[in-house]
Amino acid sequence: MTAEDVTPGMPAAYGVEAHRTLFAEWQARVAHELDLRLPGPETAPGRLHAAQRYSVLGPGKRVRPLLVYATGKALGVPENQLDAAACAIELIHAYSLVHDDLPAMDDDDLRRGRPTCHIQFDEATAILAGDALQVLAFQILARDPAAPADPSQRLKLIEILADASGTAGMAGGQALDLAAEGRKLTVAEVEDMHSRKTGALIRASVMMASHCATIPDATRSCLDLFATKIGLAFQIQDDLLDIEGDPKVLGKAVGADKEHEKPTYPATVGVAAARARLLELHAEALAALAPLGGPAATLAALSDWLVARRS
Ligand code: GRG
Repeated sequence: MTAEDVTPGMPAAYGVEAHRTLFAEWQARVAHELDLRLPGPETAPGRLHAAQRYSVLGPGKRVRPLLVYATGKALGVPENQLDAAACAIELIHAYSLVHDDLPAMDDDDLRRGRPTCHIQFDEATAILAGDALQVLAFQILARDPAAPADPSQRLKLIEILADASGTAGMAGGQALDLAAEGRKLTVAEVEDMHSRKTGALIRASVMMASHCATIPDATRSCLDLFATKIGLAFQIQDDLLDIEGDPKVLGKAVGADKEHEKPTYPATVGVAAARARLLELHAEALAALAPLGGPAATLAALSDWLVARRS
């Protein structure tokens, strides 16, 4: 994370400063944990393993693992008890990007400043790499020594991640997104699509970490509300960046949503109203966190970054 990563002058940007070092440590931590768990290119099928590693270990922001660690910090969970959840959620995210970039979906050539997986390798390898990354996420939750020792906690993490990835979550949201191209949606329909496509994994990051702790239901409900709001805000910022972002900072082309005639949030309500909704959701997310007090300061700072980010 660099100073370039936040929108200058945006009030929300300032909470990030004090936490930059910690966020960078967590980004490095999850990259290391992922590296340990991904199969090596020297093991057959080497090309598939190379494609998996290329897609996961590239320069991503690691937003979802950061949410896992920051939620764990708010609840007093040691980092080593969060590594399995952090890796699993990032693997699902990486798989979704590989498949989303395929010609049959968004047909993108550039991701994280590098050729997309199917360009670097080939389409069949990219499909298989995505499939294998998805499976690896659940293998980690099922049997990794760093996953919770209590089988019922482990099962809960698997359930949360499966629900967030399936038709009620990301895959369903992606289907709605593809079907919506060239159509006009209501604001409620756009919010539903965004909440599933992107919000579901953001929420799962927070909820998985919450199930690595034993906490009152009321605390978990506050986190659930926080995560739901910040997940939708994250996607609205993504929509805005596709209009106003700098391709050099983003590491991908802008304007793709317009080109695909996607009914994004700004396309539906206008840029100014989209920005207002983003700030409203951010304020609501912070209000939901308030009952957790000081220990949630890092999580609050992270949400500042998610709405002020430029990449
Ligand atoms: C293929 C089942 C399936 C789902 C794809 C996630 C997704 C659904 C599509 C990605 C398209 C997209 C750009 C969505 C906007 C929000 C989003 C997920 C942005 C990328 O996430 P970041 O910003 O990426 O966390 P990095 O590269 O930093 O990890």
